[in-house]
Amino acid sequence: MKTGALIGCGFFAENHLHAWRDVAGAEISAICDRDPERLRIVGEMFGIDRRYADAEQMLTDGSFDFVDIATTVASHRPLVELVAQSGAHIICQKPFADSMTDARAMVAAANAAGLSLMVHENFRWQSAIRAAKALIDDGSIGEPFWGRVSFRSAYDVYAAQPYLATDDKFIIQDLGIHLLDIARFLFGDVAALSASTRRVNPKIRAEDVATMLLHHKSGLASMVDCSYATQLPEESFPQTLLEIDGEKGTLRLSVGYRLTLTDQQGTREIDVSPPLLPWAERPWHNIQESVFAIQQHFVEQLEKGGVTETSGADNLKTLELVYGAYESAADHGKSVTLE
Ligand code: NAD
Ligand code: 89V
Repeated sequence: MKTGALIGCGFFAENHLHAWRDVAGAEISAICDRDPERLRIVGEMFGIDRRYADAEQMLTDGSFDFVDIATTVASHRPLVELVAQSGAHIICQKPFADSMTDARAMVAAANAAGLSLMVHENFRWQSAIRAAKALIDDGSIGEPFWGRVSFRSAYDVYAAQPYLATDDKFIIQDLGIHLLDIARFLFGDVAALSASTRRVNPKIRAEDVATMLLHHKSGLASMVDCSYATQLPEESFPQTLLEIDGEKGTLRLSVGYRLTLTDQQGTREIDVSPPLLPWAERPWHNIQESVFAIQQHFVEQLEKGGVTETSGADNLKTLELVYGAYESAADHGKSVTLE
């Protein structure tokens, strides 16, 4: 059994803690939050008595196999470096870092200490996304040549996550980051991208709409688009939709978790609805199941000494797309080349 601690008992950490109860081979024995009220609420909710206001104190007191950092981005680098010094393996929420410098420093700190560092980049772990990936991998549509990863909504995300309305970067850094990671997961790494952004909601600080065009190293072109300013007949938050054209067929992941495969034999529809875990709540259940899946993956890799799919090193490539997209958007959609 791996023993862990969690830092940051805010809105999303409740999902981490529910999932940790279900993950085989791990348990959370201590929590930390500098906000005493959140520490009390979450401690009582999950029956965790070891509670700390200070992460350094918690790490000094406890011997943990791993630490799950569920705070917002500004605290990630100091906390990751602190945990690395303590010798515990690390999970860090997305967005991993505010800059490539910080992201690289965290990867270097974990590497120097010989520790596993996984970014909690969970969207690729949603069962609908995994189902699409499995059909690409088994050759069902032949070689893919075009793709679209899309998330368009008018859901009020600001109610539960008020910082999204006030941060100086919003939709690419918060949500586009998941979609860019999915694009990498499905279509491979990216050679160049261009982007356009827009703020539609006058009450928020940064962009709430982004459209990105990716040229993948394989030659495939994909479009990654997201909006929190789009009112649709059917609100689909928080579903990511896919369109993938291949040389032998096409895949569409549509609203309502309907995955359709069309080829010369015709069209078949597969229901890829996520399970509603006992603690999950619609419409968040697809995100919640992916939280469980990524945390189980982390523990399995720890047990066998493997590398996680979304390791810190891997996540550098997703972050390069995020910052490349902002650079492109700031320069009228100029093409940005990735290494
Ligand atoms: P939040 O503000 O509700 O919670 C963060 C908590 O961390 C707060 O309680 C704060 O007091 C605590 N904290 C901050 N710095 C600390 C420190 N140094 N020591 C101890 N406690 C500290 O934020 P949230 O909405 O829960 O988001 C947390 C992270 O989760 C964000 O990075 C966000 O992007 C991410 N998130 C991911 C998903 C997803 O599906 N992957 C969904 C929502 C949020
Ligand atoms: O995934 C996230 O980070 C969330 C949400 C899905 C609401 O955009 O902020």
